Amino acid sequence: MDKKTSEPIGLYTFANSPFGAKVYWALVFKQADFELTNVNPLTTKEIKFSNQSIVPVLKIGDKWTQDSRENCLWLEELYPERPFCGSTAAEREAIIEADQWVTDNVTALHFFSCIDTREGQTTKRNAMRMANVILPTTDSLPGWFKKAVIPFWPLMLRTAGFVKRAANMLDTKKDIKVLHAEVLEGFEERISKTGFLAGTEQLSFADIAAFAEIAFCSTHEFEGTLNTSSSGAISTWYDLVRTELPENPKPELFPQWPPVGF
Ligand SMILES: N[C@@H](CCC(=O)N[C@@H](CS)C(=O)NCC(=O)O)C(=O)O
Repeated sequence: MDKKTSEPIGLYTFANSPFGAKVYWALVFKQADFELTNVNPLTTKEIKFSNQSIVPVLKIGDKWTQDSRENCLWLEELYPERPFCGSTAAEREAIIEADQWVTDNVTALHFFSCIDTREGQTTKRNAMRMANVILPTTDSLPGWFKKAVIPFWPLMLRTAGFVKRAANMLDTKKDIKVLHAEVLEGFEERISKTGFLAGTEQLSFADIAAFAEIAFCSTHEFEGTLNTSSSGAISTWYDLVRTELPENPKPELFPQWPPVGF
């Protein structure tokens, strides 16, 4: 594919960030050459150039933006040949709405399933799965720290402001099974129209956002999250999205490759 930019492309993210995973798969979908840098969540020194501490950051040449949606819209400008933002203003609006729905439901469920204190052992296991992704892959975290922090990881996730804020997009008075059923129902309703989440005839970056989450949660066997095993409709949608991705995606994002079920 013709590349609209000859500038180097870098994606900076935490190895377990759902928003970073969205941009990762967006780059894969666009068949862009890029370098992935796993950011140290304590120091965020890898993104010092941005003077802020939130990931993902997409850097192209000297320019950068933080925000997974902005990153997808930026990639669309650079790689229009494989569109994922729709072909009309109304489609783009529907895609942005669907992407937000994924954040407020699929991603929120993922975060909630790592911190809900009523589901003690389940959410601790999920929290450890998050640790198992970020700790081994973040080279700039010292080995002694990785070992020392493991027992405290579930507590650290429970106290992280952005994790709580993300989870609270759901009605967290309800239990995870109820929320899973509601998110699943919403998902199936959305894909019932055209097979894709935004009701477009083609895959959009909202599908990429959900794919990133479902690939991640299924690979690492999270409990209570939306996974390929959640329903036949999700599994069919997942296979459909997979056929739109290049055959050999770069393996760097997941320490375990290929992801189970990919
Ligand atoms: N709306 C943002 C959300 C990004 C976000 O919440 N990133 C988390 C990691 S998953 C983060 O960097 N949190 C660190 C902090 O809030 O200080 C996006 O889509 O990029």
